Amino acid sequence: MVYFLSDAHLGSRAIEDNAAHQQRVVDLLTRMGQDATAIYLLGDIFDFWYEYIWGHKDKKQFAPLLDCLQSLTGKGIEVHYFIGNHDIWTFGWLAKRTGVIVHKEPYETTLNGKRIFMAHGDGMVPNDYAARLDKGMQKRIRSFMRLRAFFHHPIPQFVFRLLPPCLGNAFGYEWARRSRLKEFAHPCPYKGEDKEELVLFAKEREHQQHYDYYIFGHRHIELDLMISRESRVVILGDMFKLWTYAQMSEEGRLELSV
Ligand SMILES: [Mn+2]
Repeated sequence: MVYFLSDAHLGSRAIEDNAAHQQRVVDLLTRMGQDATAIYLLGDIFDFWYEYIWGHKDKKQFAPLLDCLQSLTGKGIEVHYFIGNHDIWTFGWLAKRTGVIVHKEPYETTLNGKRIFMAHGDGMVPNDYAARLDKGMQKRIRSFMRLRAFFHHPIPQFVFRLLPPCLGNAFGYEWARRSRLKEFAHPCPYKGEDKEELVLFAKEREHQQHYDYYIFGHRHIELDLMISRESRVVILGDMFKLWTYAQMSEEGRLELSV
């Protein structure tokens, strides 16, 4: 079996019992480990993750998960870890500590005979997307993309790595907490086939190249949609309120499940 999950947002200060939350994710991964050949973590597993140059003592709170990942990869299970928009900042330590394969870009692969396109999903819109929107929305998208470019840029990344972890984390967790609270206050449900960015992205992509499955996280909604006779878009949900994930059998059958 191959498993896909995303958006646990571990350590979120908007989640009441962080230890219990992490344990539930660990239990799920451990169960998956019984029959998994591969596990794909499609981003935002952590609500905030930054590897500073001063060491990694601040990651102690995540020891249960890190140990779990290490034991999965130790058993020979491929664990793929995609950065999201909350945990962009791994610079090698996480891979060394746990044996996961880190992806910083969308990833295309063939699994059990199926062509698959995977990404966390932030910042993915079709090419002509902005032109269709009103000015206000265009502005919001532009400022999100500017912030995203800044977060991904090596110079500000290096500067932030110099911060004492307690300071960097105080800032990072507060930033992440606010975005979680904003989501709780104004949830953004499925926008429909003609408006949901990841669906539009997949449809456009499908014109250039065929994939059987497009799998994304990021949106914290559950979606399994056929966009053509042989192509589906799956959005995984999350690991803090929906607890949904996808699994693919050896025959290449993909299903969302709880
Ligand atoms: Mn995200």
